[in-house]
Order: sequence, then structure tokens, then C-alpha cells
Amino acid sequence: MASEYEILTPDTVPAYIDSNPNLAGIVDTSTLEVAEVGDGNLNLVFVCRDAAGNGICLKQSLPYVRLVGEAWPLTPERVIAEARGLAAASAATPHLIPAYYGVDAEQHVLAMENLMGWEIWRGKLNDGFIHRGIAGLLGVYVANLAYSTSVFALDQMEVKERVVEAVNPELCRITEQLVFTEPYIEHDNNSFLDELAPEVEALRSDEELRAEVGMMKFKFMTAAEALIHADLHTGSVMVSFKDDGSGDGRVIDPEFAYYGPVGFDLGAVFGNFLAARARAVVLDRPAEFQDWLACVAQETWDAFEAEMRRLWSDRPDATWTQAFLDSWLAQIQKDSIGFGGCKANRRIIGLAKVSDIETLEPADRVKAAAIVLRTASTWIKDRDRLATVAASNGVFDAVVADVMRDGVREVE
Ligand code: SR1
Ligand code: MG
Repeated sequence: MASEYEILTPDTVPAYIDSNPNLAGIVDTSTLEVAEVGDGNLNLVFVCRDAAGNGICLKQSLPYVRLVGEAWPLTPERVIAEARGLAAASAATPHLIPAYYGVDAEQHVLAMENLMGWEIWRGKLNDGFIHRGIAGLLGVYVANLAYSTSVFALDQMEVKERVVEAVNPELCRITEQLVFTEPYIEHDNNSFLDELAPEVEALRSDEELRAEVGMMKFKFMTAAEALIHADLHTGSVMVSFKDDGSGDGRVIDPEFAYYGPVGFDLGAVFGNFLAARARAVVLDRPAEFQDWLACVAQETWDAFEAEMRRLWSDRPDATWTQAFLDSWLAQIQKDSIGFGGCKANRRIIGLAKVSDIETLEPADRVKAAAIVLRTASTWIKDRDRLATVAASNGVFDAVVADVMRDGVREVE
């Protein structure tokens, strides 16, 4: 049981900063403006800015799931997992995360750079903005985090110690239940429009799909390949535009971090791109936007593969040959397609949905949801045959053609 601690408010944040010597000098607390902006499912997030324009962002874990309330207690120690994820990424890809200022384990508070003017990528995708280059940055992030924390780069004793230290059972249980189990059964956490019921029923009665989801869950629970972010959706990415008009990105929120399968992080990205693409189709977004979105998953994969191959040349252990890397990458690509499907299905049926779909008018929402469910389920079942991100994009195109021509399954 966690000890009692003070839950911060915008009014108490300046005094909190003053009481923490590690945060001295970052902002002038006498002129600080503080706003609580947490729109995620779990935590409080305070963005702070002083009169001179200096900023800091504090994130505090609540002792429960914010989305549900105190009825769902959750360890505030998750802030330590997030600190671990930030520290690992600080070492491997400091340019792809906010500057990290440290963690207060007693008050369960993380301090980091306030990315002033940056926005959550999901919202910008929803509004039809094109940020070129960010998809590739995510591939670079996943590759560096994976390589630098795995047996490819580290001594095996070191890795085993890190695996133990990074065990994150309560957060993993959320994923195990919400991603891999609940969408496929009747559960109080689930919800969807009545018109989608036949699509959900088709998915739940598909025994082959259920078995393959079980395989993905087993891999999530047992494959300690590297430290992974483990919740890398488009709401965990902050974006801005560079002066040349291309996009810039920072990965946030690694509180689900643990030693897991590398394909899970890539799959989370692909599953969320799938939701964004389904939204763009039903809203009939301009061709330039849809054409760009059609390429982002490939861009992430290509950047991941290129970065893994670059890092590989420094590997200290000759056990890991070039041919091994080729096989491993092929397996990771298949895993990422399967995990992508699991991550997409849960956002349609289960708890913690995504605004890409939820903010659509009901008729469009049903169509977009059906596109996601059918595409995702094929990804899961056929991931070995599909084998490539390019082939998984082909599934999306075929499903869109079906749904736009024939509509969704109807209630009999
Ligand atoms: C009960 S927490 C629901 C979801 O929020 C997080 O962002 C994770 O995606 C989790 O599954
Ligand atoms: Mg999160």
C-alpha cells in the first residue's frame, strides 16, 4: 500500500518547486502561471511558465486511474517506471524526449521540460495537419531504446538486473486485460455503438483470431527483449513544426515501460496510425493528407530498421551476426503487425478509446470503427503471411473498399 502523499494543485505547485532543491533556478516561482492540463487516462500534468518565459512541466501520479476514479486504485509508484523510461531515452535519444529534470519518489512527481507551443500529435492528426518526418523519428526512438537496453549492447548480467528492476506488473496487467482480453469477451469496461455490434460479434466468434490474440498476449507477457515504452500511441508524442515546415517530435509518457517485445512499441504506433487513417477516409480528407498518412507506418519501419542496422555495427558480442539481425528484424516486423492489430481493436471496443474515432458523427464512427476492426483482425491473424508493413497497408486499402461499397454488417 502506498503511503499518503500530497496531491498537487495549481495553487500548491510554486511552493512544491521551491521546496525541491533539484528544481531550483529553472523557473521564477514568484511569477509562475500554472495550469493542470492532463488529458490522459491516469495522471495530473501541470504546465508552468514564469514571467520571463521559462517553463517546467510536472507530472504527478494519482493513486488511482484518473479515467475511472478512486474505484480503480493504481500504484503511484508507476512514476518510477516512467523515470526509468525517460532516463534510458535520455541516454539513448536525448533529442527525442523532453529534457528530463528528475523524479521525486515520495511525492510521485516527475519534472521535465515544458514543451511550450508543442501539441499532442493525435489532436493534430485529427485536425488534418501534416507533420513530415515525425513517423521516422519514432522508428529511431524505438530502435535506440531497444538496442541500448538489450543484450545486443549490454552484458547479460546487466540486462538481467535491469529486467528485474523494471518489472511493472500493475501497468502490464492493464495492458494484458484492456488490450488482449476484454475486447474479445463481454466485459463492463467495453462499450460501442449498437450499430457496431455485428462487427464485434464476428470478431469475438472468430476462434482463429482469438487464438492469435492469445499468442500476442503470451509474447507481451514473456518476451523480455528490451526496455520498451509500452504505450507509444499518437497521444504519447508531442509535435511542432521546424522552421523549414517539417515536423519535429518528442516522445512522452513511458510509465508503462518494462522489458517486453520490441514489436509492441512499433505495433502501438501502427495501430494508432490505423485509427487516424480510418478517420481520414470517412471524413474524406484531402488526398495530400491521406497520401501522407498512407506512408507513415512504412516511414516508421524504415527508420527503425535503418537505425537498428546502424547501431548493429557497434555491437560488442560476435554472437549476434548480420544474418541474425536479418532474421530478428523479420520477426519484429511480423510482431509489430500483430501487436498493431491488438492495439487498434482495443481502442474501438474496450476502455480508453481514441478521439480519432470517438469525435466522429455516429454514422462515420461506425464505418471508421468497422474499417479498424476488420483491418486489425486481419493483421493479427495473417501477420506471418503479410510479413511487411507494405502488405499490411494493402489490407487497409482492401477493407476500406469493402466498407465504403457494402457498408458494415447489419443486425439480423
Ligand atoms: C486504465 S488506463 C487506460 C489506458 O491509458 C493508457 O494510456 C494506456 O493506453 C492504458 O491502456
Ligand atoms: Mg500515457
